[in-house]
Amino acid sequence: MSDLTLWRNAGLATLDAAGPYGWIERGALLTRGTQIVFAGEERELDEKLRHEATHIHDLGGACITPAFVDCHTHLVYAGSRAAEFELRLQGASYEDIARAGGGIRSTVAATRDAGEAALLHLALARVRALQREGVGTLEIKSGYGLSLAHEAMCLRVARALAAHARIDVRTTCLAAHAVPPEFEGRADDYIDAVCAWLPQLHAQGLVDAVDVFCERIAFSPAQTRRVFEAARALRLPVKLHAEQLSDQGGAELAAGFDALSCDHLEFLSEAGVAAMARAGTVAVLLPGAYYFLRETRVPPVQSLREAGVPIALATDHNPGSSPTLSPLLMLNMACTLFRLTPEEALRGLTVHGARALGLADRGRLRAGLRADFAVWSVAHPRELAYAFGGAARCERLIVNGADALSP
Ligand code: DI6
Ligand code: FE
Repeated sequence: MSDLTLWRNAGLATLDAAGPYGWIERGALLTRGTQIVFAGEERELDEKLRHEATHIHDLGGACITPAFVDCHTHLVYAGSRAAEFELRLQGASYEDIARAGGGIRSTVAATRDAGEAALLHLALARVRALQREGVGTLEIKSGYGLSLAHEAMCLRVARALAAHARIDVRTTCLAAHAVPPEFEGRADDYIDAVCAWLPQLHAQGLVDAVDVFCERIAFSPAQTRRVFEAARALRLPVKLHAEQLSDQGGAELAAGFDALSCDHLEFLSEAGVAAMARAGTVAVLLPGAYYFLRETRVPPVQSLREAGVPIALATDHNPGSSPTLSPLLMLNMACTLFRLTPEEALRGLTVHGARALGLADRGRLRAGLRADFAVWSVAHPRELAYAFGGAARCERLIVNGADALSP
Protein backbone atom coordinates (compact mmCIF):
# COMPACT_ATOMS: atom_id res chain seq x y z
CA MET A 1 0.00 0.00 0.00
CA SER A 2 1.37 3.43 -0.87
CA ASP A 3 2.46 6.09 1.59
CA LEU A 4 0.08 8.33 3.46
CA THR A 5 0.73 12.05 3.07
CA LEU A 6 -0.78 14.60 5.44
CA TRP A 7 -1.45 18.21 4.46
CA ARG A 8 -2.31 19.99 7.70
CA ASN A 9 -2.92 23.46 9.12
CA ALA A 10 -4.85 24.48 6.00
CA GLY A 11 -8.20 26.01 5.10
CA LEU A 12 -10.12 23.66 2.80
CA ALA A 13 -12.55 24.84 0.14
CA THR A 14 -14.01 21.35 -0.17
CA LEU A 15 -17.03 22.49 -2.24
CA ASP A 16 -18.54 19.39 -0.66
CA ALA A 17 -19.19 19.96 3.04
CA ALA A 18 -22.19 22.08 4.08
CA GLY A 19 -21.97 25.86 3.99
CA PRO A 20 -20.34 28.36 1.63
CA TYR A 21 -17.39 26.88 -0.31
CA GLY A 22 -17.76 23.76 1.86
CA TRP A 23 -15.21 25.72 3.87
CA ILE A 24 -13.27 24.11 6.69
CA GLU A 25 -11.10 26.69 8.38
CA ARG A 26 -8.86 24.37 10.38
CA GLY A 27 -8.64 21.54 7.95
CA ALA A 28 -6.43 18.67 7.00
CA LEU A 29 -6.18 16.54 3.89
CA LEU A 30 -4.75 13.05 3.85
CA THR A 31 -3.85 11.28 0.63
CA ARG A 32 -2.77 7.75 -0.17
CA GLY A 33 -1.26 7.37 -3.59
CA THR A 34 -3.68 8.84 -6.10
CA GLN A 35 -6.63 9.18 -3.70
CA ILE A 36 -7.89 11.45 -0.98
CA VAL A 37 -8.52 9.39 2.15
CA PHE A 38 -9.56 12.22 4.48
CA ALA A 39 -10.67 15.83 3.98
CA GLY A 40 -12.09 17.55 7.02
CA GLU A 41 -11.51 19.23 10.37
CA GLU A 42 -7.97 18.49 11.53
CA ARG A 43 -9.18 17.66 15.02
CA GLU A 44 -11.45 14.96 13.60
CA LEU A 45 -8.61 13.17 11.86
CA ASP A 46 -8.19 9.67 13.21
CA GLU A 47 -5.07 9.54 15.45
CA LYS A 48 -3.99 6.23 14.04
CA LEU A 49 -4.06 7.57 10.47
CA ARG A 50 -2.20 10.70 11.53
CA HIS A 51 0.60 8.57 12.96
CA GLU A 52 0.78 6.45 9.85
CA ALA A 53 1.49 9.50 7.67
CA THR A 54 5.03 9.30 6.32
CA HIS A 55 5.08 12.81 4.85
CA ILE A 56 3.63 15.79 6.69
CA HIS A 57 3.26 19.26 5.17
CA ASP A 58 2.38 22.15 7.50
CA LEU A 59 0.71 24.69 5.20
CA GLY A 60 0.70 27.54 7.70
CA GLY A 61 -2.97 28.42 7.17
CA ALA A 62 -2.84 28.45 3.34
CA CYS A 63 -5.98 27.57 1.41
CA ILE A 64 -6.52 24.32 -0.51
CA THR A 65 -9.01 24.03 -3.36
CA PRO A 66 -9.68 21.20 -5.79
CA ALA A 67 -7.33 21.48 -8.77
CA PHE A 68 -8.97 23.49 -11.54
CA VAL A 69 -10.69 21.74 -14.44
CA ASP A 70 -10.39 23.90 -17.57
CA CYS A 71 -13.21 22.24 -19.52
CA HIS A 72 -13.07 24.27 -22.76
CA THR A 73 -9.87 25.16 -24.63
CA HIS A 74 -8.52 25.17 -28.16
CA LEU A 75 -4.93 24.83 -26.98
CA VAL A 76 -3.25 23.13 -29.96
CA TYR A 77 -2.48 25.63 -32.72
CA ALA A 78 0.30 27.68 -34.26
CA GLY A 79 0.50 31.33 -35.20
CA SER A 80 -0.80 34.51 -33.65
CA ARG A 81 -3.88 36.61 -34.33
CA ALA A 82 -2.50 39.86 -32.89
CA ALA A 83 -2.84 41.58 -36.28
CA GLU A 84 -6.52 40.62 -36.32
CA PHE A 85 -6.85 42.16 -32.85
CA GLU A 86 -5.54 45.41 -34.33
CA LEU A 87 -8.06 45.18 -37.19
CA ARG A 88 -10.88 44.67 -34.76
CA LEU A 89 -9.78 47.71 -32.80
CA GLN A 90 -9.98 49.69 -36.03
CA GLY A 91 -13.61 48.66 -36.41
CA ALA A 92 -13.73 45.27 -38.17
CA SER A 93 -15.93 42.76 -36.36
CA TYR A 94 -14.97 39.16 -35.54
CA GLU A 95 -17.65 38.02 -37.97
CA ASP A 96 -16.42 40.39 -40.75
CA ILE A 97 -12.93 38.97 -40.44
CA ALA A 98 -14.21 35.38 -40.47
CA ARG A 99 -16.32 36.05 -43.60
CA ALA A 100 -13.29 37.57 -45.35
CA GLY A 101 -11.41 34.27 -44.86
CA GLY A 102 -9.33 35.41 -41.87
CA GLY A 103 -10.06 34.35 -38.34
CA ILE A 104 -10.12 30.62 -37.70
CA ARG A 105 -8.92 29.92 -41.25
CA SER A 106 -5.70 31.85 -40.73
CA THR A 107 -4.93 29.73 -37.67
CA VAL A 108 -5.72 26.61 -39.70
CA ALA A 109 -3.09 27.60 -42.28
CA ALA A 110 -0.45 28.26 -39.60
CA THR A 111 -1.31 25.02 -37.76
CA ARG A 112 -1.11 22.84 -40.87
CA ASP A 113 2.28 24.37 -41.69
CA ALA A 114 3.75 23.97 -38.23
CA GLY A 115 4.00 20.18 -38.00
CA GLU A 116 3.52 17.92 -35.02
CA ALA A 117 6.74 18.57 -33.08
CA ALA A 118 6.38 22.35 -33.20
CA LEU A 119 2.73 22.10 -32.17
CA LEU A 120 3.65 19.96 -29.19
CA HIS A 121 6.30 22.46 -28.13
CA LEU A 122 3.88 25.39 -28.38
CA ALA A 123 1.09 23.56 -26.60
CA LEU A 124 3.35 22.39 -23.78
CA ALA A 125 4.36 25.97 -22.95
CA ARG A 126 0.65 26.85 -22.69
CA VAL A 127 -0.01 23.84 -20.47
CA ARG A 128 2.80 24.94 -18.12
CA ALA A 129 1.20 28.38 -17.82
CA LEU A 130 -2.19 26.84 -16.96
CA GLN A 131 -0.56 24.56 -14.39
CA ARG A 132 1.03 27.56 -12.68
CA GLU A 133 -2.54 28.72 -12.06
CA GLY A 134 -3.77 25.43 -10.66
CA VAL A 135 -5.14 23.49 -13.67
CA GLY A 136 -5.05 19.72 -13.16
CA THR A 137 -7.51 18.61 -15.85
CA LEU A 138 -7.70 20.16 -19.28
CA GLU A 139 -10.06 19.68 -22.20
CA ILE A 140 -8.55 20.37 -25.63
CA LYS A 141 -10.55 20.69 -28.83
CA SER A 142 -9.23 20.08 -32.30
CA GLY A 143 -10.59 22.38 -34.98
CA TYR A 144 -7.53 24.05 -36.47
CA GLY A 145 -6.63 21.08 -38.69
CA LEU A 146 -9.88 20.61 -40.64
CA SER A 147 -8.63 17.67 -42.70
CA LEU A 148 -8.54 14.07 -41.49
CA ALA A 149 -4.75 14.06 -41.27
CA HIS A 150 -4.47 17.46 -39.63
CA GLU A 151 -7.27 16.86 -37.13
CA ALA A 152 -5.59 13.57 -36.19
CA MET A 153 -2.28 15.41 -35.80
CA CYS A 154 -3.78 18.01 -33.44
CA LEU A 155 -5.57 15.37 -31.36
CA ARG A 156 -2.36 13.30 -31.11
CA VAL A 157 -0.56 16.38 -29.83
CA ALA A 158 -3.30 16.90 -27.24
CA ARG A 159 -2.98 13.27 -26.12
CA ALA A 160 0.83 13.50 -26.02
CA LEU A 161 0.80 16.42 -23.58
CA ALA A 162 -0.05 14.13 -20.66
CA ALA A 163 3.26 12.31 -21.22
CA HIS A 164 5.19 15.58 -20.90
CA ALA A 165 3.32 17.31 -18.09
CA ARG A 166 1.41 16.05 -15.06
CA ILE A 167 -2.02 16.96 -16.33
CA ASP A 168 -5.10 14.94 -17.30
CA VAL A 169 -6.17 15.80 -20.86
CA ARG A 170 -9.60 15.12 -22.41
CA THR A 171 -9.87 15.52 -26.16
CA THR A 172 -12.84 16.82 -28.11
CA CYS A 173 -13.13 16.58 -31.88
CA LEU A 174 -14.25 19.97 -33.21
CA ALA A 175 -13.62 19.27 -36.90
CA ALA A 176 -16.91 21.16 -37.47
CA HIS A 177 -15.32 24.46 -36.43
CA ALA A 178 -15.11 26.19 -39.82
CA VAL A 179 -15.32 25.24 -43.49
CA PRO A 180 -11.75 24.68 -44.73
CA PRO A 181 -10.60 26.20 -48.05
CA GLU A 182 -10.82 22.83 -49.88
CA PHE A 183 -14.58 22.82 -49.20
CA GLU A 184 -15.23 26.51 -49.91
CA GLY A 185 -18.96 26.99 -50.57
CA ARG A 186 -19.65 23.31 -49.83
CA ALA A 187 -20.41 23.23 -46.13
CA ASP A 188 -22.74 20.23 -46.45
CA ASP A 189 -20.07 18.22 -48.24
CA TYR A 190 -17.65 19.16 -45.48
CA ILE A 191 -20.08 17.90 -42.84
CA ASP A 192 -20.31 14.60 -44.79
CA ALA A 193 -16.53 14.40 -44.58
CA VAL A 194 -16.49 15.17 -40.85
CA CYS A 195 -19.07 12.43 -40.23
CA ALA A 196 -16.87 10.00 -42.15
CA TRP A 197 -13.71 11.03 -40.24
CA LEU A 198 -15.22 10.59 -36.78
CA PRO A 199 -15.17 6.76 -36.73
CA GLN A 200 -11.57 6.82 -37.98
CA LEU A 201 -10.40 9.31 -35.36
CA HIS A 202 -12.29 7.42 -32.69
CA ALA A 203 -10.74 4.11 -33.78
CA GLN A 204 -7.33 5.71 -33.19
CA GLY A 205 -8.35 6.46 -29.60
CA LEU A 206 -8.18 10.19 -30.19
CA VAL A 207 -11.70 11.33 -29.29
CA ASP A 208 -13.42 11.63 -25.90
CA ALA A 209 -16.26 13.91 -27.08
CA VAL A 210 -17.57 15.71 -30.18
CA ASP A 211 -18.29 19.44 -30.51
CA VAL A 212 -19.64 21.72 -33.28
CA PHE A 213 -19.53 25.49 -33.76
CA CYS A 214 -23.23 26.17 -34.40
CA GLU A 215 -23.39 29.78 -35.57
CA ARG A 216 -24.26 32.03 -38.51
CA ILE A 217 -20.58 32.13 -39.51
CA ALA A 218 -20.10 28.39 -38.96
CA PHE A 219 -22.59 25.48 -39.09
CA SER A 220 -26.39 25.39 -39.05
CA PRO A 221 -28.50 23.43 -36.58
CA ALA A 222 -29.29 20.90 -39.35
CA GLN A 223 -25.57 20.39 -40.01
CA THR A 224 -24.91 20.19 -36.27
CA ARG A 225 -27.55 17.47 -35.96
CA ARG A 226 -25.80 15.35 -38.57
CA VAL A 227 -22.51 15.51 -36.69
CA PHE A 228 -24.28 14.67 -33.42
CA GLU A 229 -25.93 11.67 -35.03
CA ALA A 230 -22.53 10.43 -36.17
CA ALA A 231 -21.24 10.90 -32.61
CA ARG A 232 -24.21 9.05 -31.16
CA ALA A 233 -23.62 6.11 -33.47
CA LEU A 234 -20.15 5.87 -31.88
CA ARG A 235 -21.56 6.40 -28.37
CA LEU A 236 -19.46 9.53 -28.01
CA PRO A 237 -20.83 12.34 -25.83
CA VAL A 238 -21.45 15.71 -27.45
CA LYS A 239 -20.89 19.35 -26.49
CA LEU A 240 -21.83 22.48 -28.41
CA HIS A 241 -20.54 25.99 -29.10
CA ALA A 242 -24.04 27.41 -28.78
CA GLU A 243 -25.63 30.87 -28.94
CA GLN A 244 -22.32 32.75 -28.80
CA LEU A 245 -23.10 35.43 -31.39
CA SER A 246 -26.77 34.71 -32.14
CA ASP A 247 -29.61 32.44 -31.00
CA GLN A 248 -29.61 29.40 -33.27
CA GLY A 249 -31.63 27.13 -30.98
CA GLY A 250 -28.43 25.13 -30.55
CA ALA A 251 -28.94 24.50 -26.85
CA GLU A 252 -32.32 22.79 -27.42
CA LEU A 253 -30.79 20.69 -30.17
CA ALA A 254 -27.81 19.70 -28.00
CA ALA A 255 -30.03 18.94 -25.00
CA GLY A 256 -31.97 16.53 -27.24
CA PHE A 257 -28.70 14.60 -27.61
CA ASP A 258 -28.07 14.69 -23.81
CA ALA A 259 -25.09 16.97 -24.38
CA LEU A 260 -22.53 17.15 -21.59
CA SER A 261 -22.41 20.92 -22.02
CA CYS A 262 -23.42 23.92 -24.08
CA ASP A 263 -20.76 26.59 -24.12
CA HIS A 264 -20.72 30.43 -24.49
CA LEU A 265 -24.54 30.99 -24.36
CA GLU A 266 -24.70 34.80 -24.47
CA PHE A 267 -27.80 34.54 -26.69
CA LEU A 268 -29.38 31.56 -24.90
CA SER A 269 -33.21 31.73 -24.80
CA GLU A 270 -35.52 30.69 -21.98
CA ALA A 271 -36.49 27.64 -24.01
CA GLY A 272 -32.80 26.79 -24.24
CA VAL A 273 -32.37 27.12 -20.48
CA ALA A 274 -35.36 24.83 -19.86
CA ALA A 275 -34.09 22.21 -22.32
CA MET A 276 -30.65 22.20 -20.69
CA ALA A 277 -32.19 21.85 -17.23
CA ARG A 278 -34.26 18.85 -18.36
CA ALA A 279 -31.26 17.14 -19.93
CA GLY A 280 -28.80 17.89 -17.10
CA THR A 281 -26.56 19.73 -19.57
CA VAL A 282 -23.90 21.99 -18.02
CA ALA A 283 -23.70 25.66 -19.05
CA VAL A 284 -20.04 26.55 -19.69
CA LEU A 285 -19.50 30.31 -19.48
CA LEU A 286 -16.49 31.83 -21.19
CA PRO A 287 -15.97 35.42 -20.01
CA GLY A 288 -12.58 35.66 -21.73
CA ALA A 289 -14.20 35.48 -25.19
CA TYR A 290 -17.00 37.83 -24.15
CA TYR A 291 -14.43 40.35 -22.94
CA PHE A 292 -12.00 40.03 -25.83
CA LEU A 293 -14.71 40.31 -28.51
CA ARG A 294 -16.15 43.24 -26.58
CA GLU A 295 -19.57 41.60 -26.47
CA THR A 296 -22.32 43.41 -24.63
CA ARG A 297 -24.95 40.75 -24.09
CA VAL A 298 -24.33 38.57 -21.04
CA PRO A 299 -25.50 34.97 -20.64
CA PRO A 300 -28.80 34.57 -18.73
CA VAL A 301 -27.14 33.68 -15.43
CA GLN A 302 -30.19 34.25 -13.26
CA SER A 303 -32.36 31.99 -15.44
CA LEU A 304 -29.69 29.28 -15.36
CA ARG A 305 -29.57 29.50 -11.56
CA GLU A 306 -33.33 29.37 -11.18
CA ALA A 307 -33.56 26.38 -13.49
CA GLY A 308 -30.80 24.59 -11.57
CA VAL A 309 -28.47 24.31 -14.56
CA PRO A 310 -24.90 23.73 -13.31
CA ILE A 311 -22.64 26.60 -14.39
CA ALA A 312 -19.04 25.86 -15.34
CA LEU A 313 -16.32 28.31 -16.25
CA ALA A 314 -13.35 27.89 -18.57
CA THR A 315 -10.62 29.89 -20.30
CA ASP A 316 -11.67 29.01 -23.90
CA HIS A 317 -7.98 29.51 -24.59
CA ASN A 318 -7.65 30.12 -28.36
CA PRO A 319 -5.79 32.63 -30.51
CA GLY A 320 -8.83 34.41 -31.95
CA SER A 321 -11.34 35.13 -29.22
CA SER A 322 -9.68 34.31 -25.89
CA PRO A 323 -5.89 34.28 -25.89
CA THR A 324 -5.69 34.02 -22.10
CA LEU A 325 -3.92 31.40 -20.03
CA SER A 326 -5.28 32.62 -16.72
CA PRO A 327 -8.08 30.69 -15.02
CA LEU A 328 -7.73 33.07 -12.06
CA LEU A 329 -8.58 35.99 -14.32
CA MET A 330 -11.65 34.01 -15.49
CA LEU A 331 -12.81 33.73 -11.87
CA ASN A 332 -12.61 37.48 -11.56
CA MET A 333 -14.25 38.19 -14.93
CA ALA A 334 -17.07 35.75 -14.22
CA CYS A 335 -17.89 37.87 -11.18
CA THR A 336 -17.34 41.36 -12.59
CA LEU A 337 -18.75 40.74 -16.08
CA PHE A 338 -21.35 37.98 -15.56
CA ARG A 339 -22.25 38.62 -11.91
CA LEU A 340 -21.44 35.15 -10.67
CA THR A 341 -20.59 35.02 -6.97
CA PRO A 342 -16.95 34.14 -6.18
CA GLU A 343 -18.21 30.81 -4.87
CA GLU A 344 -20.17 30.06 -8.06
CA ALA A 345 -17.12 30.98 -10.10
CA LEU A 346 -14.91 28.61 -8.09
CA ARG A 347 -17.46 25.78 -8.41
CA GLY A 348 -17.48 26.54 -12.13
CA LEU A 349 -13.75 25.92 -12.44
CA THR A 350 -13.84 22.77 -10.32
CA VAL A 351 -16.85 20.57 -9.69
CA HIS A 352 -19.01 21.85 -12.55
CA GLY A 353 -16.06 21.96 -14.94
CA ALA A 354 -15.50 18.28 -14.15
CA ARG A 355 -19.16 17.54 -14.79
CA ALA A 356 -18.96 19.29 -18.17
CA LEU A 357 -16.42 16.60 -19.06
CA GLY A 358 -18.46 13.77 -17.58
CA LEU A 359 -15.99 13.35 -14.68
CA ALA A 360 -17.35 12.60 -11.20
CA ASP A 361 -14.06 11.64 -9.53
CA ARG A 362 -12.65 15.14 -9.07
CA GLY A 363 -13.58 18.79 -8.54
CA ARG A 364 -14.28 18.51 -4.79
CA LEU A 365 -12.20 17.59 -1.76
CA ARG A 366 -13.71 14.41 -0.39
CA ALA A 367 -12.47 10.98 0.72
CA GLY A 368 -12.51 8.60 -2.23
CA LEU A 369 -11.96 11.21 -4.94
CA ARG A 370 -8.76 11.71 -6.94
CA ALA A 371 -5.95 13.49 -5.12
CA ASP A 372 -6.16 16.60 -7.35
CA PHE A 373 -5.76 19.85 -5.42
CA ALA A 374 -4.01 23.21 -5.36
CA VAL A 375 -2.48 25.09 -2.43
CA TRP A 376 -2.89 28.85 -2.68
CA SER A 377 -1.12 31.81 -1.08
CA VAL A 378 -4.42 33.18 0.23
CA ALA A 379 -6.32 32.73 3.48
CA HIS A 380 -9.82 32.34 2.00
CA PRO A 381 -11.07 31.07 -1.39
CA ARG A 382 -13.03 34.25 -2.09
CA GLU A 383 -9.67 35.96 -2.59
CA LEU A 384 -9.02 33.86 -5.70
CA ALA A 385 -11.80 35.67 -7.57
CA TYR A 386 -11.15 39.01 -5.94
CA ALA A 387 -7.54 39.81 -6.71
CA PHE A 388 -6.85 39.86 -10.45
CA GLY A 389 -3.65 40.14 -12.43
CA GLY A 390 -1.22 37.94 -10.52
CA ALA A 391 -2.13 38.61 -6.91
CA ALA A 392 -2.81 35.01 -5.84
CA ARG A 393 -0.11 32.39 -6.27
CA CYS A 394 -0.49 28.65 -6.67
CA GLU A 395 2.12 27.28 -4.24
CA ARG A 396 1.60 23.58 -4.91
CA LEU A 397 -0.41 21.63 -7.46
CA ILE A 398 -1.04 17.94 -6.82
CA VAL A 399 -2.49 15.92 -9.68
CA ASN A 400 -3.37 12.27 -9.23
CA GLY A 401 -1.35 12.29 -6.04
CA ALA A 402 1.88 13.74 -7.42
CA ASP A 403 3.50 17.13 -7.64
CA ALA A 404 2.62 18.81 -10.96
CA LEU A 405 4.71 21.96 -10.60
CA SER A 406 8.12 20.45 -9.91
CA PRO A 407 10.38 20.65 -12.97
N1 DI6 B 1 -15.85 30.11 -30.67
C1 DI6 B 1 -14.81 30.76 -30.19
O1 DI6 B 1 -14.86 31.71 -29.42
C2 DI6 B 1 -13.58 30.13 -30.69
N2 DI6 B 1 -14.10 29.05 -31.47
C3 DI6 B 1 -15.40 29.09 -31.43
O2 DI6 B 1 -16.08 28.26 -31.99
C4 DI6 B 1 -12.78 31.07 -31.51
C5 DI6 B 1 -11.82 30.40 -32.42
C6 DI6 B 1 -10.96 31.36 -33.20
O3 DI6 B 1 -11.34 32.51 -33.46
O4 DI6 B 1 -9.87 30.92 -33.58
FE1 FE C 1 -14.41 27.75 -27.85
